[in-house]
Amino acid sequence: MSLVKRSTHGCPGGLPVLLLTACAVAASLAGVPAAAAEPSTLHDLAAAHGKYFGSATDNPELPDTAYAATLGSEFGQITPGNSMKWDTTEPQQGQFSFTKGDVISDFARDHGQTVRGHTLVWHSQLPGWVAALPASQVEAAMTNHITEVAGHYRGEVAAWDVVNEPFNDDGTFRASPFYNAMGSDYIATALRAAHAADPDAKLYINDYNTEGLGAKSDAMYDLVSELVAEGVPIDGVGFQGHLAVQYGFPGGMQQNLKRFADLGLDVAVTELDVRMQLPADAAKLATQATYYRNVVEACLAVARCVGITVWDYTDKYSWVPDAFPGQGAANLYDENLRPKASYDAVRTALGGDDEGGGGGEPGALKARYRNSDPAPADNQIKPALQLVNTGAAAVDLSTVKVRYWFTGDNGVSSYGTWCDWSPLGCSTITHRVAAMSSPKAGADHYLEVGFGSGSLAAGSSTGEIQLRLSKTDWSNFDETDDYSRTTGTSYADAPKVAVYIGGELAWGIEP
Ligand code: 9MR
Repeated sequence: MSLVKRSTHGCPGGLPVLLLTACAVAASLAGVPAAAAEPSTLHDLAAAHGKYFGSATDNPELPDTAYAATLGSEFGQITPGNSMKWDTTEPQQGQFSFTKGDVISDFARDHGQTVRGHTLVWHSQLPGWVAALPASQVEAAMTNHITEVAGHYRGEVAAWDVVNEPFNDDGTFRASPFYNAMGSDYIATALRAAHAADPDAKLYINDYNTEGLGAKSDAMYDLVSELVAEGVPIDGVGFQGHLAVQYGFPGGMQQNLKRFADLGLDVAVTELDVRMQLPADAAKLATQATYYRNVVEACLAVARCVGITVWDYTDKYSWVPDAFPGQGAANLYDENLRPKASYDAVRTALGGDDEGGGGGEPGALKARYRNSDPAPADNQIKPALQLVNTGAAAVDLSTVKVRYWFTGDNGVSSYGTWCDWSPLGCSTITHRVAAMSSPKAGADHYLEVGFGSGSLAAGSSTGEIQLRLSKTDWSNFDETDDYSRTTGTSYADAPKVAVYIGGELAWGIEP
């Protein structure tokens, strides 16, 4: 079975504005219905290179319909984040449960997506009964587990992470009930059992901190070289790709992938995310986008790199904040399911246009917004905005206006406005509040921001513009229903903040 699915999908149709994916937003901006534009998804773009672009998911997330819509449309491959692991599938010896895993594999089948099975043999998320077994019984228990689980999913799962995380970071074998009972032979035994249970599935060993050249990837290289030489059924090596901006990008990733591919194996990036110390800021998010792009470029440069899976696609459902307190913002979409700069970077690296922005037209601008106001019920509204020139030519900022819509709630309708900080200098920035002649849901006023002078070069950002407004009677707002506001505290593309160039709408959807 090929892991590359045929592309049949475009943008999901019929979603409310808030739930639109980047492609639909771009289509709306172009003034055509989203469904008619059929722009490429990340998977479509990867498939044009003979690769897949996938995402992990987990059962509790699927009832989130907006989440599921993008999961089902943008990605061509699914990995269950937890539901095919040992503690879920065989919590008591010999008692198997496939309910949760089946939900994920059914979702994938319904959406024309392939599945990477994850994972058969791992030291973690292992029920206590395995560790309690006498060493003499571990091999039989492991083989039975593999036979039952891989057997159940035969024909449904295109590839299995048969063995997960066999190494310590120094390249020595990790102690586990399996290693302790069988030494490193457990790996070949597991692969053979998986091959017997599902001869068509691609069988992988998967690990983290093996993306670049180093002691751990050398150990993996030595192991799989030996397995290949001995004729053990192994088809591929998975590189998880849990990266962090504060640790630098792994050195020699492309060269590393290539040396494994040269053994006659497939390679895949199986769990990509790029975390950062919170709060996120524009610089960290830009570094993150570079890391995502680097990974895509490394995979594209190696013919046997069959695809990339992100370890869920949105910050809303990331494992990172739980595992690394104080860190997060690791995914391609923010917590409001809006594509981030990293999404644009992946698209661009895959050869697509930048649909999070202005479609690459000369002089195209996009607005980015973050919520810098922790108090939605006090007497001030504090939007933080940036403009990014996504086009090929400089834009004369004196022709640009930005609108942020809100409701004035009760009280007077005269306003004070301030620019608190901007690297452009607040003296060049104009701001005022105007009332709308026909109020809309979430909007009866807007803050309009302009620029006295200046030019924004192609590819450049204005940097943060910190704005603030209040009513002259200092009465409170209820910001929670405001049209342009989101709760995201990291910068994200803001389709509900509009940008006008020379009076023409250049970005965003008006209320
Ligand atoms: O995403 C998984 C998270 O929900 C679990 O709590 C965690 C428990 O170990 O496992 C996460 O997935 C891991 C994957 O199975 C193996 N590589 C590391 C992943 C992140 O921890």
